[in-house]
Amino acid sequence: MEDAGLSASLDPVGNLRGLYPARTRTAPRLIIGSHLDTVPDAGAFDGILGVMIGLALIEHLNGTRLSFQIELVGFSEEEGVRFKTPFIGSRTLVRQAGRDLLSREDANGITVEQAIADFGLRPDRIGDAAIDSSAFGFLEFHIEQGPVLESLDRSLGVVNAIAGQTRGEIIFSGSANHAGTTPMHLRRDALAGASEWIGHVEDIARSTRNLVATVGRIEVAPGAGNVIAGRACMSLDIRHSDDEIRIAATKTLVDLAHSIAQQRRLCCEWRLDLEQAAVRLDPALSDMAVEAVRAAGTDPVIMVSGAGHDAMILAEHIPSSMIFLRSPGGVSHHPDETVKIEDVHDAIVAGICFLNSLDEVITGTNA
Ligand code: HGY
Ligand code: MN
Ligand code: MN
Repeated sequence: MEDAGLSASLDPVGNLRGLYPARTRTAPRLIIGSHLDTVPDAGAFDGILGVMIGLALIEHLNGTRLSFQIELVGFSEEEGVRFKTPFIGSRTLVRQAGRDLLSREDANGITVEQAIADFGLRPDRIGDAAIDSSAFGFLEFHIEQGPVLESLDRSLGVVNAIAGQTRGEIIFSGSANHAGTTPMHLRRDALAGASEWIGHVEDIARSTRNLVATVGRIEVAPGAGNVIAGRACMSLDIRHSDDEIRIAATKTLVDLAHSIAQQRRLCCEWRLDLEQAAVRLDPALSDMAVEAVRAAGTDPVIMVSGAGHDAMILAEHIPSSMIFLRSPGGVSHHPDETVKIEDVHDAIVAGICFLNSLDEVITGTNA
């Protein structure tokens, strides 16, 4: 960042922040960014590619000043893997990182606040990380993480909406017992109940248009082959671009878990970790992104994002837009995740066109 002429710093929650000055000190600010973290056994492009494309745009400017400042942000945490709630970095920028977030614990009982302090930063100064009123827009470049662009043989997409998501856990508690001596009709088998419920999760998602629902993690105790499982904790991730459909499907699945538990004499607990509404991205910035992609010589696909992004947090506070890059094989959150170098080229050219158009608009407005 410093080599590209940005003044770089780490903010109180570990977001990497670089500021590229404008022609005037009081100029408005465009934020460009994405996240630095990822998921276990991931690929090499989810998140970080958006930061590097932003850096490439600054390098291209090569000291040329625009009518607006650019702040390049590498968000410290977006995936929600460690603390089971996502968007810690971007929520801090829009003052959404309150006590409830800082007190969340990881699997070892370490809170977000303690983890930040252990990293050598100042969670007590979290307010300093917030953007101010000079921030007028956000642009995020990101891999699509799905099959749409490749299926249409297009390199870039412009996102008009991001699906809402609910994340939580269903916990079944029964009684552990001896696998050899406990007759089937006397069991309170938490894992058998879990497997019955997981089948329904898939059935309901398959039968509801555009709904996706995933059980990605299951923790079973005590976890021995010759012991009936006394406890099963399953993650649930549900997404849809229509919040009413997502909320209704979540209720159906939670009610189903309770009725399965009742039939099997299990206890059932639902723990909500995240309720994130679907967001529409800014039409004016998205139109500018469409024109910029066309100026880069390719026709964009206008599309909804099934994946969550930091843009959905910023979008509730400042006009936000996203440009997607094709995901070969439609693969992501996997080591085979990749991009085509010519698509990265198209994205950088589109980003340069986007900055030039914005510069004309703001210069014209200020004329
Ligand atoms: O899970 C997601 O939606 C994204 O990869 N954070
Ligand atoms: Mn991801
Ligand atoms: Mn991502």
